[in-house]
Amino acid sequence: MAPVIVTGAAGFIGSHTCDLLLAAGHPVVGVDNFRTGQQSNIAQASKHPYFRFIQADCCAPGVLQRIVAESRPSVLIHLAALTSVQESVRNPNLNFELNLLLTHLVAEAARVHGIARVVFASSAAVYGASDQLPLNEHSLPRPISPYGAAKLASEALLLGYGAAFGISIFCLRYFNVYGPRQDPNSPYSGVISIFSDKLRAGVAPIIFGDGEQTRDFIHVQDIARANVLAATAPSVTSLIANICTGRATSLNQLAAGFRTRFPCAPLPMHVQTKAADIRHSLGTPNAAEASFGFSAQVELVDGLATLAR
Ligand code: UD2
Repeated sequence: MAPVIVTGAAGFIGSHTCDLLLAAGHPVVGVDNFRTGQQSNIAQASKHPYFRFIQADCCAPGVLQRIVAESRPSVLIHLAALTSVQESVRNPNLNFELNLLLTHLVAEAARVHGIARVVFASSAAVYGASDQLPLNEHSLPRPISPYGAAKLASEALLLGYGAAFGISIFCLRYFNVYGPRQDPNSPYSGVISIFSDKLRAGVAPIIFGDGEQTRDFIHVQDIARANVLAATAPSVTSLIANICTGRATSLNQLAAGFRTRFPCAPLPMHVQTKAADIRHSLGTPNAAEASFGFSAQVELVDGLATLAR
């Protein structure tokens, strides 16, 4: 069986995706340069006989072409990226390199070596600060960060390649992902892992603004399942799909949810809103279900319980 290549294999989403692909019997070639990925994330996958790991920087000239030429994959799941909106604002050049130039290298590798399908980690950030909620795939994308812009441009680039060269392109717009292996120590980490880490240490979490901003939080197990379903769906038509739950949770509700798990922890502290922070983000999940049978299964209360204790 031809393997699936996963870029960003040692990352938060990549490592869960590798684990699930392997559990479903797919050989996997995982690639990561450990910029933000961790060796410990792939400890489980590395024991599997169908897993091959290549430590490499996919942005370096010829590297991805060489890996694809050697591995001859049927599908490439492209997850390697700069993953933070805030970091893209601080370092737009790095965002361009990792979130757009690298997509071009993936598209080229797919074209040259005849990869049948590319699954791309896009983001709800492409929608920007739209107030027309819930967001569906026909909502006008109007990114308000270099991150969102590069994700949108990457979608367009891949879809153009798909149409011209007969590659099936699945652009998955992940909403707010949380779960085990999200690095709480990074200043760019997601709010759930930051809250969880602080509360466990008995430190008050910080809420930017009044806490009434909302997000559509989705567990990483669901994201991994969406990736595997997208990689293996029989349809060859290219598509864009939200990967979300369709449920909005405010930060105040989130903090209240954590309170039942950490009743003695200090109450959250409110500080000034962050620049370029989106007020509300909520997706419609229907397209993913209709086109490749994905719907989120992990309830937030159960998802919070999967975080390290
Ligand atoms: C998330 C993703 C981003 C992109 C986007 C899609 C992360 C880290 N970023 O950005 O990659 O996919 O969704 O729209 O997952 N907050 C606090 N206290 C904290 C940390 C955050 O109040 O200690 C607030 C923050 O101001 C925001 C909300 O929590 O209102 C969510 O922040 P985030 O950084 O987890 O995610 P977001 O939506 O900016």
